[in-house]
Amino acid sequence: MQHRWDIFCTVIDNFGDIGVCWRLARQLASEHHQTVRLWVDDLNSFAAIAPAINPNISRQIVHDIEVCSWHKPFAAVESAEVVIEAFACELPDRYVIAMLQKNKPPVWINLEYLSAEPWVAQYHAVPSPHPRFPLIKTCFFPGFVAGTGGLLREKNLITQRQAFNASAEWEFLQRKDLPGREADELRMSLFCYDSVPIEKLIQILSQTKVPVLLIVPQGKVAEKIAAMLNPTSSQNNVSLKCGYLTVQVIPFMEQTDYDRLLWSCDVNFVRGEDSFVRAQWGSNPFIWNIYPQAEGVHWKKLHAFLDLYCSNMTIELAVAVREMWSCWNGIGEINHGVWMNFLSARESLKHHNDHWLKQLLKQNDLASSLVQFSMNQL
Ligand code: TRH
Repeated sequence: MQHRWDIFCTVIDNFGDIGVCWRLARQLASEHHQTVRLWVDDLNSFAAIAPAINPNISRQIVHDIEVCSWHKPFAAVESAEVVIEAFACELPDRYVIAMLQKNKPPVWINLEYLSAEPWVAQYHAVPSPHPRFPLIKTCFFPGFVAGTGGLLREKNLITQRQAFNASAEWEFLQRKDLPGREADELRMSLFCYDSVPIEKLIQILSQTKVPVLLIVPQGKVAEKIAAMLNPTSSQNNVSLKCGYLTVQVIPFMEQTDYDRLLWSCDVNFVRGEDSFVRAQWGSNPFIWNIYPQAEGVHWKKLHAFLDLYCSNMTIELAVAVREMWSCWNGIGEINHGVWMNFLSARESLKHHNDHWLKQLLKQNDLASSLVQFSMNQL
């Protein structure tokens, strides 16, 4: 059944919040035929991952989704039947009043951040009545295991991934002005926060006798690397060389192309929430840089995921992954040995990731879970 959905998104920093909301909005519209309005407070960040967005227009229709700039004072609008408050961004008071004016209270969902911590399944989809109004808000937790809301995954994603053969890769690399594959080259993408030990990694890669092409989307980390390797270079579309390492800085890609980049690289450094999940659908070896939080809250999340992800690995493989990921996130110091252990485990890791993917595919995807939940309430 078709219903109207409002998704509210505040961009705290970076691209993950809008990345998730945009992906969800598109899936709800194209796969579940829902009418979706997306409220975003920062259209400039949005445009970086979705070039079809014009940051100067306050209301536009893109891919069948009504994209509205969320600013103060909030417009007088009718509430939708399903309201998603992404990542506990607070709804405008005026909109809450509009929700109260509906004959039937809307389904109000707070979509939470992704975590592999064991308590998530316990708190997923637990309703909590509003303290003052006759409204109920439900916290919806994405997750990796049964009993959670699942992960965002488009219906044809895995089929597209499987169809991404050498000629599709070649077409992609050409279109993106990326160099074709060299024999024996290790190709990696690097998307991370600037708190990682980047100088050390660059030093290791340039000295290790494996030719590496490191593809780095523009941003603070690319600037840091460019300053290290060539202080006079400008940031975008540069190719920098140092020993065995070539670094290619590239402009930000559209989300669907970023998937292709992950599929075409032998190893992917990913971060935050959405790129981390996309790397898992891509199933090539990946290294996660978790979003750093106050008081080290993120360590627990990192270890919770590692516990789950490494549970069926051999001890050697688990050690290689845990060591590399820990050093990359600032626990311990990365060195040549840690990197080589990870690199040597590449084939086993690919095999492991195929199993991990199969396990994840047993779950409903997040958009379908949200639709199912909402339809049961309406
Ligand atoms: O940008 P991020 O660091 O976002 C983070 C996390 O979501 C974190 O949980 C949140 O608390 C914080 O923001 C506020 O990393 P993430 O989640 O991987 O989001 C990046 C998005 O950008 C993702 O949708 C993929 C997309 N992307 C592109 O579309 N093109 C690109 O070239 C690249 C590198 C990324």
